[in-house]
Amino acid sequence: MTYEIAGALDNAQLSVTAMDQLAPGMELAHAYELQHDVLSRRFARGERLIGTKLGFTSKAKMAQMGVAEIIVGQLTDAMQVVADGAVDLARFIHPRIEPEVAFRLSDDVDVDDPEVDILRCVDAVAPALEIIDSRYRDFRFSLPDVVADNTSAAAFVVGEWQDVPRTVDELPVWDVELVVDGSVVEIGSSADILGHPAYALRALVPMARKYGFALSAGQIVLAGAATAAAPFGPSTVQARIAGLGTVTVRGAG
Ligand code: OOG
Ligand code: MG
Repeated sequence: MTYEIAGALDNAQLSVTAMDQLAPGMELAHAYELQHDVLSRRFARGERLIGTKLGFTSKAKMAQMGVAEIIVGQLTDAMQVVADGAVDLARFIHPRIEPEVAFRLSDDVDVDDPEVDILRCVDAVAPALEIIDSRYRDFRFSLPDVVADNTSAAAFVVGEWQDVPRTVDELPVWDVELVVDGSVVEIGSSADILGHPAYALRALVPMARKYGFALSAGQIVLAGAATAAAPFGPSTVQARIAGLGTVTVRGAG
């Protein structure tokens, strides 16, 4: 059963074809096992794990998707698009795009140590964009559905890294804008991410412990979108984060 569902999710991504939602009532722990199974198929094809993402860390995202719990997914090298680059829209079923704050881990985080402070394991921060693409029809899912589907992760772009002053919780509040072809379509603030993105990083640790995610030096962590996502098409999209920077990506095809 696990095998079939993970295979179906993997195939939906590869064949760019939406699938039915899963049967209701799945335990969250099982949904994370499915996610690991889906990712192990990608790793077997040569993809590398390069990061971790949080989802539903803002009210705007929770309201947009009707899911009110933080979720964790995985980022591979095949999902990364160079800043200012173009991404082929043929890769996606029904892509959306959202502004993110990205962090870089300078050290391994020992998630089994209850005292560990992830904020001391972060050395850089950058503006980012995430392209999400649910493998489920009509972009509709339950909490276990979206967890099994690697939290809709499809592609991401990270802008220029800046040093984190001392610890992440000292970072100021930044205004966040999502800009499509020059028009601002969503407005938010880094404070919309659980009050401060530092709290998103902190929230990641117990989830990593519980659901088997490694947080290693060099990894990128996306803290979760501050605003709702916008449809992504043949357009130029920017995340403008005042005081942090701007990152751009273009949808091609
Ligand atoms: C799930 C992914 C949520 C975020 O930043 O909140 C997410 C989805 O909205 O399809 O990446
Ligand atoms: Mg996101």
